[in-house]
Amino acid sequence: MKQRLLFLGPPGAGKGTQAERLCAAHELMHLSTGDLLRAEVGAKTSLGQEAAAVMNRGELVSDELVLAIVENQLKNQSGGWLLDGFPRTLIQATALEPLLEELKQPIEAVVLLELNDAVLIERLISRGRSDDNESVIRNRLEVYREKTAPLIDHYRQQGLLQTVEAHGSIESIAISIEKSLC
Ligand code: B4P
Repeated sequence: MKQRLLFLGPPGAGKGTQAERLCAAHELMHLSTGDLLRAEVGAKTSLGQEAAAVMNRGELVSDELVLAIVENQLKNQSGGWLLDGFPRTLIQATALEPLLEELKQPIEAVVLLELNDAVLIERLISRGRSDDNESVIRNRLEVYREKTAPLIDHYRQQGLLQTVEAHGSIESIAISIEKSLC
């Protein structure tokens, strides 16, 4: 199976859920920028305080801040990895490329999890995190369309994109993801 992966998709598509399973099964490092940011928020660091306000509005945290976090994690990694929720903007994607070149660790596949808005909203409302109320969710979906969706064509042009329908049981989606990575 491919060893250096990236998960792309709207908020609530199940990136975190599927990334956790796949990484446990194949011993990949799970690098979730959302989880890393929430850890900073929980630890009440100055970085966390800055990030909390942005996340609770459904906006994206600054590219500089997220890039610094990712660079730090990847530099200490020698095995396979899965980037979950990063990159989220073309600026982040463009900055990632020279870093991976320097580390001689090119991306092998990008998995796009696709799901319609009605199911996304329903899933996020029942998840119930502090940034999961309906008006914030709608803002996150708009931010996704404007800033993150352009990455779909970016990775399609590089021949890396695999699209997986993220509707159905967690197990059946996990099987489709595994198939797309063989
Ligand atoms: P993330 O932590 O990445 O979370 P997400 O996109 O909202 O959710 P995900 O797709 O992982 O869905 P999940 O598995 O939880 O981002 C949060 C915030 O962090 C962003 O809004 C932004 O502010 C900031 N951020 C993160 N990365 C950034 C970056 N690179 N740049 C700037 N800012 C950044 O699934 C959702 C729910 O559905 C769960 O409750 C799950 O149990 C359920 N579920 C999953 N699969 C299911 C299924 N098949 N059936 C039914 N329910 C399912």
